[in-house]
Parts: sequence; structure tokens; C-alpha cells
Amino acid sequence: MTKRRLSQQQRGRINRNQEQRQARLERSNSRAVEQISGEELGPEIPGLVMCHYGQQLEIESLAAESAGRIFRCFQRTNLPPLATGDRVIWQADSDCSGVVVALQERTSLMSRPNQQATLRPIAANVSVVAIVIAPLPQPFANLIDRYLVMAEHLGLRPLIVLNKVDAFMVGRDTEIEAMLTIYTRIGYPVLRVSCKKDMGIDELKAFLADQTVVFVGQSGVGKSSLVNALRGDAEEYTDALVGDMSVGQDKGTHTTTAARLYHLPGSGDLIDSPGIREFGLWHMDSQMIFDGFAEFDPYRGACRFRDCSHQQEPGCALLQAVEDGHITRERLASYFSLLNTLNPDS
Ligand SMILES: Nc1nc2c(ncn2[C@@H]2O[C@H](COP(=O)(O)OP(=O)(O)OP(=O)(O)O)[C@@H](O)[C@H]2O)c(=O)[nH]1
Ligand SMILES: [Mg+2]
Ligand SMILES: [Zn+2]
Repeated sequence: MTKRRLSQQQRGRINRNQEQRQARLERSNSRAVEQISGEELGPEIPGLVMCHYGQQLEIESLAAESAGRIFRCFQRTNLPPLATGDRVIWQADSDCSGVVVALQERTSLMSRPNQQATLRPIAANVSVVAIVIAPLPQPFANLIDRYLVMAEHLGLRPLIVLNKVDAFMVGRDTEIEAMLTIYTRIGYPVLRVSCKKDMGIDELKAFLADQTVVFVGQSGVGKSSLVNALRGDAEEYTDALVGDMSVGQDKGTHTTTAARLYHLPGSGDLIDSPGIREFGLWHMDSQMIFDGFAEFDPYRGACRFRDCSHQQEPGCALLQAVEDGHITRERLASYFSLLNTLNPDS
């Protein structure tokens, strides 16, 4: 009881701090917008958010006369937080900068909850979520499952990419292959690639044709390396920064610090996102988690008891499906572990 009350107090304090920080941010943002607004602004034109860092946005112009040029912009404070991949309306000023004045409708918005359980938008209008894993840093099925739940929830196509197949390690490879077999059986596409040895990159490119993909996964798995490998020698931008393996991924160093969009030569867009240690699903409820496990779907509402917890009840359809080999013990265990992370109020 005491514990619970304390944690609510803490939560309240954290939220207040968060709100104050947000208010400070908005005040300085509106000052910046006022300064720009003092100047003569150009007509309203469409643009694409290439990157959002701090308070600044990099906007690619989609207007015929300045198509492809990048402008540094602030956003009007009445707009919701913008994400890489957002389509916007903006106005240029005289100096390669401008103001975003409107947000166009999104087809999807991928967000990431922070420690305060506040959702932060990461990438908008994506169609594919590429979950990148590698022999090193060690992959965790539970993290893959979190991303899959998120992708299913948003109606996005998931893809699992095993990178660094050139660096397979004795003992680790069978473990990873066993893990990937589970996902293949469920029906999730799995591609094996190596940026270093240029293996499987063409196959990946074919899968991503005409799509907008966001690369997600732990720091150091090679998301930025994949973006560079896919883009080849496209010159439109400098390469995505790739981490130095010798620095060590365990020290919490993240090479990529903000999600950034790159055009794939030919067709499609790639969004590189910063690596993460944890991907919380605190904003979800138990039903959303269940819905995120695609192979559970045929057993929805099929248990004898309507409020079945799928732990030990007689007539449990999920447990029977595990017995029959249609659902793996690993995925059921992962489902319970995700349920345990949920906010008790949800
Ligand atoms: N052996 C091998 N190493 C690779 C491969 N792809 C990437 N790496 C190395 O892995 C390290 C991390 O690569 P990054 O592309 O920076 O990883 P990231 O996922 O973008 O990391 P964050 O930006 O921190 O999230 C670098 O040292 C790369 O050279 C590969 O196919 N094989
Ligand atoms: Mg990176
Ligand atoms: Zn059940």
C-alpha cells in the first residue's frame, strides 16, 4: 500500500517536471518562431520531416521550385509533436530556414514511451518495421516480441533482419536460429544479411521497394550500417554515422541520436532510429498485448472461462494450443512477461 502511494507521488512529481520542461521548451520555441515570423515568409508549401532533434526540424521541400532542398525549421506551438516522416505545410524565410505551420494526415505513427510513460513520436507514415538483431549484441526474444506487438497494433508489416551473419559465433548460432524458426513458423518474414560482406542486401532492398521502413533494435546491431548499405553511394546526404564496435556497446553509447529519413535510390524511404535498451509497452492494456501475438488469434474467446488467465484453467484454448504445438512455450512465456510489465491501473 505504502509502496503504491509512494510510486504515485513519484509519478506525479515526474509528470510535473515533465510538464514544466515542456512549457519551457514551448516558450523558447515560440520566441524562435516569433523572430522568424518578423521576417517576410514565403508561401505555404508541402514538406517532409527528415529529422527532428531538439526543437529543430529538418524539412525537405516538396515544392517544385525547391524540391529536395533541406530547410531548418521550427514548428508553431499549436502543432502536436512532429516525427520524422511527417508530411507538413511550411513557409520558408530568406535564409534556408522556416516555420512549419500545419501537419498533414498521418497513415501511421510509431511512438516510444519514455520512463515517465509519456509517448514520444519517433516515425510517421511508415509501412514496414524492420526489427534488426545480430549475434552481438545478444538478441532477446522478448524485445523482438515487444516490437512485434507494436507493429501489429499499428497495422504495420513487421520484418525481422538478422544482420552480421558474417560474424556468427560458435554456440550462439544454433540459439539464434532456434529463435528465428519460431518467428518463421508464425509467418513473419526473416532475412539474413551482412553489411560487411554485402550478403542479402539486394533481397532486403527488394522487400523494401516502395515502402517506408523504420529500422529499430538495440544499439550496435547495425541499423545505420544497413541504411548505408541499402543506399549504396547515393549522394543526396552524407552517410548515417556508424558506431565503433571497439568502444563497446555495453557502455550505453548510442551512435544514432535522432531518427532520420533517407531516400532509397529508386523507390522507398528508410528511417534510421536510435538504438534502445528497453522498449516499454506501458501505454498498452492486456487486450492490446494479446492482439499483438498473431498466432493467438484463432484462440481468441475459445477458452471455457471467459475471464481465463491462460495459466492453469481447465478448458484453456491457449494452453491446449501449446500442447498441440501450435503456440510455442517461449511465446506464451513472453506474453506473460509483457503482461507483467503493464501498469496495474490498465
Ligand atoms: N561483422 C559485422 N559488423 C557489422 C555489420 N554491420 C554493422 N557492423 C558493425 O556494428 C557496429 C555498429 O553498427 P551501427 O550501424 O552503428 O549500429 P546501430 O544499430 O546503428 O547502433 P545505434 O546507432 O547506436 O543504435 C559497427 O562497428 C559496424 O561496423 C556486419 O554485417 N558485420
Ligand atoms: Mg545507428
Ligand atoms: Zn485460456
